[in-house]
Amino acid sequence: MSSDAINIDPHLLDGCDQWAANGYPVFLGSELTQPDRADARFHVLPVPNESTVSYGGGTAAGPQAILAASWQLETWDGQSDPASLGIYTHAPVGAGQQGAALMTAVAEATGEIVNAGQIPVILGGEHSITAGVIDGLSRSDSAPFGVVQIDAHADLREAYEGNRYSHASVMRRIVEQQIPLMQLGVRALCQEEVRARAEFGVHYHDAHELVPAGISQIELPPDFPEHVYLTIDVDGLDPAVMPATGTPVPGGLGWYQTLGLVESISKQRRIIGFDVMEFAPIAGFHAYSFTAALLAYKVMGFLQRAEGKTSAITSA
Ligand SMILES: [Mn+2]
Repeated sequence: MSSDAINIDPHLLDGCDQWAANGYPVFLGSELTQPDRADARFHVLPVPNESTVSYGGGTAAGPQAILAASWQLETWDGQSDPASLGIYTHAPVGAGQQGAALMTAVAEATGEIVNAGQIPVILGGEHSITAGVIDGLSRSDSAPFGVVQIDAHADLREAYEGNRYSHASVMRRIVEQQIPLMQLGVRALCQEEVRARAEFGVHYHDAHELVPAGISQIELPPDFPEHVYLTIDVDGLDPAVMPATGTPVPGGLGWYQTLGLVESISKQRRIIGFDVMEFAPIAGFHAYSFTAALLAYKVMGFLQRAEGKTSAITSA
């Protein structure tokens, strides 16, 4: 065990004995041996970075806490066994970096994974990191693609506190590149972001539409790209389920509702990768770390089951 393991309750790493790097256990290492890189369908990439955090902090500890909690998962997710496809856990990237250097590091790591025909699973870290992921995907064999975002916030500001790399601007950087965007569960946005939605043709089903009506399936527009990257800000879930995040907002998505929405996307398009961002563990509340780990694993399961049905699709 290791000297880097300073961010989370150290006892959460007790019993972990397989490490992707110092302090970073391999995903589901209680059940799996780290496979050869080339043999794994899922590539977990921890990005413990929080360079522009605006309210509550702590997301730099997110990936480590999720990896530790993943040791409590069952490999059978209730419907299938995504671990059987192989899960490789990378050493963390981007710790302590900022701005363009951070984006480049994340883009390169993501690009390597997708160009090998594998699925990146990015664990954050703050949401600004997703811009680097998108850069990597844009230059990869998987382009063109659209983005589906689960989030309490629109993240469409031109800049936030003067920073264009802010987590509050991450989706603006994406739509500026003409990448189609569908937002799910948003319930906090400013007028600038309402205008940006119109200007860039952003698709959305906001929380006030989805949550009171219990809607857990949506349809993507017919012209939405065949390849989809899924970005999950954990604050898209209701704080009753997931309070361990920097900027929680009431009225969010339920657990089964979130899973249902992801499943409905996975049945309509090919999900080429996904992230789970903005998780900020709360000391002593390991339920939330487990929730984030289970969410990541459940999404792997949806991808596994969808791939069984759409294996004829190779590229757009
Ligand atoms: Mn958010």
